[in-house]
Amino acid sequence: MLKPEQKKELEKVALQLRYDIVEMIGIGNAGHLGGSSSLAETIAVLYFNKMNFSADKLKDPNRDRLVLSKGHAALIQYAALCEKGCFPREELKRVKTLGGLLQGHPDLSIPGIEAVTGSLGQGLSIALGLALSLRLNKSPARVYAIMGDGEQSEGQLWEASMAAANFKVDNLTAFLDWNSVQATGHTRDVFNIPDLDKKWASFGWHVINADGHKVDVILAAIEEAETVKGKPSVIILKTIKGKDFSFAEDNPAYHNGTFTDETYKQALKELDAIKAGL
Ligand SMILES: Cc1ncc(C[n+]2csc(CCOP(=O)(O)OP(=O)(O)O)c2C)c(N)n1
Repeated sequence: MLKPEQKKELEKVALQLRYDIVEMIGIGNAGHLGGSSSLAETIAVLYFNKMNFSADKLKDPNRDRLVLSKGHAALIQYAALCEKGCFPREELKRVKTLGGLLQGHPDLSIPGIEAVTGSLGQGLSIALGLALSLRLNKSPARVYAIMGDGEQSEGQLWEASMAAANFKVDNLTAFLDWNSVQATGHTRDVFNIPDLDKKWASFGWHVINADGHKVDVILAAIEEAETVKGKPSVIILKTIKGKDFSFAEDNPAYHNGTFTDETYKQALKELDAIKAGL
């Protein structure tokens, strides 16, 4: 349970992560604003409250692992790793440039990244492998995997889902970022998958529904998952794609949108307004 000041602190972290995303995209460049900002609160809770993770212990065998299966949202993970001190801040200005550390998708060359992702549907399999090996080693570490709702149409993901339930992998918690938009439109129009919660439950998972923009609710969901024995858990996060950027919210154009001078300034102005109220 979070104290009021801890809750505010995590909200401030989420805000800072959104500032970092804007900085990384910059003016005139395309970047995954939508699916990165929908995860800001979850990433803040994981890296800044829940996970056993720090920049000076990146090789600790008992560190918690996070696999961003929806790897195109790398900006939000880069933001957190930067704020945790895994690499210098100057790298944020060099995203997707030749010679820059941070490219379009997570890569093992980046301090703090645990898996190469970007080809959708594969991250849960990687997370499952990590969780099984940690269990064999009797490690207390937990593994977290973050998937998208568009990503749910990938078959490999459901193989991993069945395997995780079959092997009773309870040190694995998956998140489903249910922001209802994917690359080319609303998920219901592109590839509709109804009753996601029932599907995951029928695949043998413990399912938790949570508001993905409330840090205390997210933390409570993660803590509930920790108590579940003999099966993996999935937290279905109800989120808004492009959250906190009015022009981008629920707008497929900002899946991988470009900032103009105007929208860049507006993005910062809107974050400044939230900052003033915190
Ligand atoms: C195997 C594979 N097919 C297609 C793509 C192209 N692609 C990148 S993002 C995306 C949409 C993902 O939607 P969702 O999982 O809902 O992510 P979010 O909206 O949260 O960003 C697609 C189809 C890909 N990265 N990998």
